[in-house]
Amino acid sequence: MRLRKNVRNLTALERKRFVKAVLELKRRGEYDEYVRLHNEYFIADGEGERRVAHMAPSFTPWHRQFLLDFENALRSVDESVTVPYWDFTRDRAGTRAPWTKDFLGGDGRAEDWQVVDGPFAHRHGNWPIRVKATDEDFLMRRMGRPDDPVELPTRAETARALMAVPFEVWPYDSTAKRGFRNALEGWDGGGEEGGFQMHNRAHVWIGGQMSGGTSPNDPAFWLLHAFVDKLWADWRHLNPEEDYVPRDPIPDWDPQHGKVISLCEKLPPWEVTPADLLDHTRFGRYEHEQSEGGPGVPVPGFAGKAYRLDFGDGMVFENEYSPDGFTLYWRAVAGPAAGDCGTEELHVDDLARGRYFVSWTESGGVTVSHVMDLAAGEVRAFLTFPGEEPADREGRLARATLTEAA
Ligand SMILES: [Cu+2]
Repeated sequence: MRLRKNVRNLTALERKRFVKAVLELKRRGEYDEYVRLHNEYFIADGEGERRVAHMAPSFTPWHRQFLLDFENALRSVDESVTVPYWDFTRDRAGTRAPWTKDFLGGDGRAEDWQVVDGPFAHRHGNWPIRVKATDEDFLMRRMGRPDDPVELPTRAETARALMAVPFEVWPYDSTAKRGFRNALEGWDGGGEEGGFQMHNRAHVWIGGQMSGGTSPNDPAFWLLHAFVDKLWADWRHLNPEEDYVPRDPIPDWDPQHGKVISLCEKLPPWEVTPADLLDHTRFGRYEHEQSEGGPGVPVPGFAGKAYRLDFGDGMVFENEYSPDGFTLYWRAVAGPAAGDCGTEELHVDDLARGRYFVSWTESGGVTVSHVMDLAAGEVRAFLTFPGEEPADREGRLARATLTEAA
């Protein structure tokens, strides 16, 4: 059974064998066929055609099969090789794994975005770009897009995507308002980076060829998509009641008829269907899967739990968190606010194992920031209260003991 490891855990020899196999496929001309195929299936909503690989529910099974084909090709060169995954929620620096000189190489240089170190640098002559969207025949990256900075998706954002249900909603494209597929692919979400969340934002963060249809020109493509594929596996484990949508072919009165692949329809260019691809354990497994309780991208430790917060000055709250950890239901049980309650949308980020930064703004204008230490049973809070004038806002630090409710 093949194991796809976290790239940070590859040995020097494993890195060497992976690079060697990739370069061999490139030398044989096989590699560029994958770039060509991906570019051919890069069809957007607006084009009115059948969408298979992107902006569609089959985004996940299509890329799973694509990754498997590529991995099989690598293994025809060296059967010890598998595609490692890049957990962008943890490895966020362009200078460490997977961007080292002995692996993918680093960022492009400022003047022309050219990658100049590592085995895929143009000057070594082994990595000419042949399937091109622009004139350059060298690999390019522009990490973090310095002229208009973007950040890699965070663990909190990833945890939120993992809790998104159902798998897909109508109209099954980039405008689908809910659902795991669009949360993962990353077309959802308003704001400035509206169309660039999760998977999309990781492509944009790398930049260069990665930001377009010829993205497999950058071998980073495979590592990103191995992680995307792992997240799909994790999602299925976390949401055992949910699965691929649409189950049945789209009826002919629906404008999406003929544009979307349902569960048992063939996924071109292959003979397989999404149904054949749902269970990744038929092909292999990932290091640190959620199903093994591994430290993948867990939901926050307080998710789905209730706590009593005692501030020691007579104020006591009962806080309950939604199963995804991003909604708080609070109730003041003692102190001046006793009897009040509210529902708050939270900003969540994790600081360390079992320690979280949680913040929200209440409708009355109070802002609350908590550093929650679940192991120590302590919350450090900073609150601000509105005054008569905007300039009158007052801040206060507080501490509370945190006790999980039975
Ligand atoms: Cu992608």
